[in-house]
Order: sequence, then C-alpha cells, then structure tokens
Amino acid sequence: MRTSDGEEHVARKKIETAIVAEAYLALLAERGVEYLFANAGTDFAPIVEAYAKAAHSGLPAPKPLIATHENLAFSMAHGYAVASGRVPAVMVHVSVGTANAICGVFNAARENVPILFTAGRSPLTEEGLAGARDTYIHWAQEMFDQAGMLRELVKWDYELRNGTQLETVVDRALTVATSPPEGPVYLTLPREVLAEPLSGFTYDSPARRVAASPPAPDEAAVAAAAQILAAARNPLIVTADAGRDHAAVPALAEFAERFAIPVVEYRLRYVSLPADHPCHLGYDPTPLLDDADAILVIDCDVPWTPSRQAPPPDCRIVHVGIDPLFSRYPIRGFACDVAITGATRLTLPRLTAALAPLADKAEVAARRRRIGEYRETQHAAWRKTVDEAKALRPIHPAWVSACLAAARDPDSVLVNEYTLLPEHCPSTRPGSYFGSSPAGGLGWGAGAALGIKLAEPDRQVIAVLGDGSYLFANPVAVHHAAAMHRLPALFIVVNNAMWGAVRHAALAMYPQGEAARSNRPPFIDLDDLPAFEQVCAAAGGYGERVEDPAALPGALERALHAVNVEKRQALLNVICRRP
Ligand SMILES: Cc1ncc(C[n+]2csc(CCOP(=O)(O)OP(=O)(O)O)c2C)c(N)n1
Repeated sequence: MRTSDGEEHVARKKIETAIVAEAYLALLAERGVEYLFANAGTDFAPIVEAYAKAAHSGLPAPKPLIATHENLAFSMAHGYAVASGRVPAVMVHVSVGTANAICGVFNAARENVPILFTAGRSPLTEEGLAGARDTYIHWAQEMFDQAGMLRELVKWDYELRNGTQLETVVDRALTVATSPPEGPVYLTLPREVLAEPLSGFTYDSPARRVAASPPAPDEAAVAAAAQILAAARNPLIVTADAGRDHAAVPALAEFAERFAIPVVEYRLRYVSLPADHPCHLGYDPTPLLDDADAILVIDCDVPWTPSRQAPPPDCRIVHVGIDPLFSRYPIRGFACDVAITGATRLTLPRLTAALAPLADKAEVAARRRRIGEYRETQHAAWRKTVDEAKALRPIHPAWVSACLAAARDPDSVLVNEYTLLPEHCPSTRPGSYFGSSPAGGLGWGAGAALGIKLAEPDRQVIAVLGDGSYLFANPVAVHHAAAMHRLPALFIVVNNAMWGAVRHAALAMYPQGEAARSNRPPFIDLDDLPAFEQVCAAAGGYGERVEDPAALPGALERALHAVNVEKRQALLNVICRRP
C-alpha cells in the first residue's frame, strides 16, 4: 500500500528459508517472542535443524531454553510472562509432554497469563513425506484429539496445517492470547508440516494483526456503582489481582485515598495497593465483613468464603473486572448488584468522577479516622505475633517472613507459593510480589522464580515455598535449570515436613473426628525428607539447613551473598513448626 507521497505503509519482509520450521522460528522472533521454553522429543527434529541453521544463517529465532520437566518449562514461562509483560512460547513433546504441562496451563489460565503453548504431533503419515513416522513411538502417542486434553483451559487451539497459513496462524495465536482477558493458547505443530519445503518466506513487518484493546466501563453501570458507594457508611474494597496491570495500582491508591475506603488484598497474587498505603487493611476481609454495607470486588474471583463468613444480606456488592463474573468458572455465586465489565485502570477514574459529587465529606473524614485506628491496632497485633514467634523452635513461619522482610533488597521480587505471610513481609512496589494462581496447581513457585529472574536479571528473586510445594516443582530439574541458565534465585523452603493444608482441611471438616484425635492421620506427614539444601548444593548452589530461629538472619545474609555476589542459586531449608 502506498500513499500519494509514495510512502510505504505496509512493509513486507522476505527471508531465505528452506523449511517451514525456519520461517516459524523467525516469525516468532519477529513478533517479539524472546524465549522458547522447551522440553523436546522426536517431534522436534525440524525445530532442532532450524535452530542449528539459524546459528550461522543469521535468521532470528527466540532464545531456546531447556527445562527437563514440562511443568517446570511452563512455570518458568509463566514467571517470565508476568515479570516481563511479554509473551513466551513453550514447546513440549506431543501428547505426553502436553499431559505433563497441563497443571501449569491450568495455573496460567486461571491467572490470565498469555503464553503461546505449542506441542508437536505424532507424525501424521506412516511413510513417504519428510518427517513421516520412523520410530515405534509414533503410533501409540497419537491421539484423536490432542488438544481436547486442555481445550477447557486455553482460549484458542489450532493445528498448523501448512506453511502457506503460517503467518495468519501465528498472528492469531499471539493476538488471541494477548487480548483481554489474556490467557494461554495451544498450537500443535505436526512434524511433516514443520519439515515442509519453503523456499523463502514473506510476511508483514510489523504485523498487521494486533491485540484488542481492554474494555472500558459502561457509564450507567458506573453511575449505579457510585450510588451504592455514596450511600454506604462502611464500604470495603477486596482485590486479589488488580495489580496485574501496574497502571491499576496508582488508580486504586488514588481512589481509596480520596474516598477513604479500606482495601484488603485477599489471597493476593500481585501488589495491588502498596502495603504502606493508609487505606491498606491487610490480607483478610473476614473481620471487616460484618460491618460492611457496600463491597467493591475488584479483579477478585473469591472475595470471601461464604461457608465461613459472608457480608450481611443487605450489603450491596459491586464487581469490577475484565470478566467480572469469571465466566470460565463453573460455579461462582457471590451476590452481585452491579457488575462492571472494564479494565480496572479505566474503571476507577470513571468511578472517581461519578462518586466525587455524591460523596459526603464528613463521612469520608470520619471513615479516614476509623481506618487509621484499625490500621494501628492491626499492625500492633502483627508486631506482637512476631515478638512471640521469634524465639520459637521449631521456627514459626511468621519469623521466617519477618526475617526475610529485614533481609531482602527493597527492589527484590518475591514469589509466594503458600508459606510467606505477607503481613510480616509487606510489598510496596508493583511487580515485586507474585502469589500462586487461584488454581493452586502446586509446583509453580520455583519455576516461576527462575522465569522472573530471566526477565529481571538485575533484581533479587526470592521464592518462598512449602516443602510440599517445593517437591511438586521437581527440585532436581529446578536446580539444574537454575545452574544451566545462570539464574541465581534464592529458594526458602518453609519445611514443616507435612502437607499442612491437607491436615487443616481434615481437621476443619471433622474437628471432633478420629483424624483430629490421631497423632499421625494418614496422607499428611512427609517423613524422611531429603536434605533439600544438599539438592541445591549438588547443582552448584549454596545450601543451608536452619533450625535455630536466632540463626535465621545470618543464614539469610549468607544465602543472599551467594545470590548477589557469587551469582549462584541458594536454598535455605528452614525447619518449621507444624501448624
Ligand atoms: C498439583 C497439586 N496437587 C495437590 C494439591 C493439594 N494441596 C494443596 S496444599 C497441599 C500441601 C502443600 O504443602 P506445603 O507446600 O508443604 O505447605 P503446607 O500446607 O504444609 O503449609 C496440597 C498437597 C494441589 N493444590 N496441587
């Protein structure tokens, strides 16, 4: 296309290629995919060949990164995506590799993390074409519907059927993944298609297909929400994910501050409101529910647990989010008087404008005082917990969190797979805290930390994991990846030698039951755990076992020295008390 002044508006680029796999890798790189996290198999032959050729042909390709388990590859990609804001590609081996990665896909899907997930296909043909079946495994690994395994979890799935369609397919995959609500997509790549001859590939540069814009809120819905908040004496905001979009953080801070509305980060997965904000009232809405007469649920799938405690029946509820009803969840029945579809960073300024003329200044001032008093009491209680915990042996998790708060670099990034207590280790900067997905597929945190380190090599990255979560992550594969890819993260294992959550669930359901009376109910204790610190050391990292609470600050200093100065990974195996 040329304008009257002869200026070229659509640039077509041509590269020299011999097979589709070369064009595929070059196109991914051209579209901004920086890394291909991979766990390979026989289906990778054309990809291996294309990478080997790219090393001297000069064709671009995403940097290849091996992970020796698919869940690790996917978790690393997840961490990289949330920290960098870019879309990574993952490739695994056909049906079986896909099966191994599905827990990670589940985490990313529920967390709206855009990832281009790809897998080979068993060769389609039994002979004849380049790439046709040539080993026994190619028969049994084929499935009628390979994508069927994860179709419920991805936004889109497709199979690359020929080289001619390559650009459309790749652009569609990437733009669907990155259009709100974001999420993983799945593309299968049959070996014969990757091996198809392609002498030269021409494509648009830059792309002519882009992601859709985020939704902006409907004015009538905003006005209705403003009426509800204006009429409330004790409004409350509950959020888990608002900070996924960093631009939403100042919007929430301004909104809460202006109208003096307390904010609870419940089961937080991002920093949505800096912990030192005067309206930040902690991490548990339960004590505030009874008095709430209006609740603004922002980017939050589960704002409270109804079977434990719910707000009063006449409390008015407003939900805000790109998909405020979480339509991919089969059941979610929280009361909802107004649901605003919209990106939080766009919705909150509109809500501010609508609420400003309605808000009662005296009410706002009185509320501001009450919030300040609540905060003081709350923080005093937290300090008391740490004071009481600091000498306990086995070590109390509150002490682990408090020591980490003192030791961490203010610009560090925390990854929390369950066992960090944010009230004792608060985060204030957007992008400095990542909690596990609401899907809770264990084994995410260690890999995610490595992906974050890859995206942010100059920041300290610290993963706090339960012993159970750590074991789910395939520790040997994790430490190998950290060493091989030079990703010096610190892992802190809060080791209570059990699946505490399973114990808690059994005792909550049967408080007077046999399990509660038993010293050793089944499926809870993890006896004879390996020396985790030695697993890390075996991969060249620094490892230390910590049993004495007084030794923890020193151990953290040594581990952070290993990470910061020696540039090698570190692990503290902190022997903690049972819950
Ligand atoms: C893939 C997967 N398998 C099983 C579970 C069920 N589960 C939830 S929490 C938990 C125990 C976690 O143990 P740990 O990390 O040591 O933390 P703790 O509960 O002891 O604090 C288990 C097994 C899960 N969430 N995900």
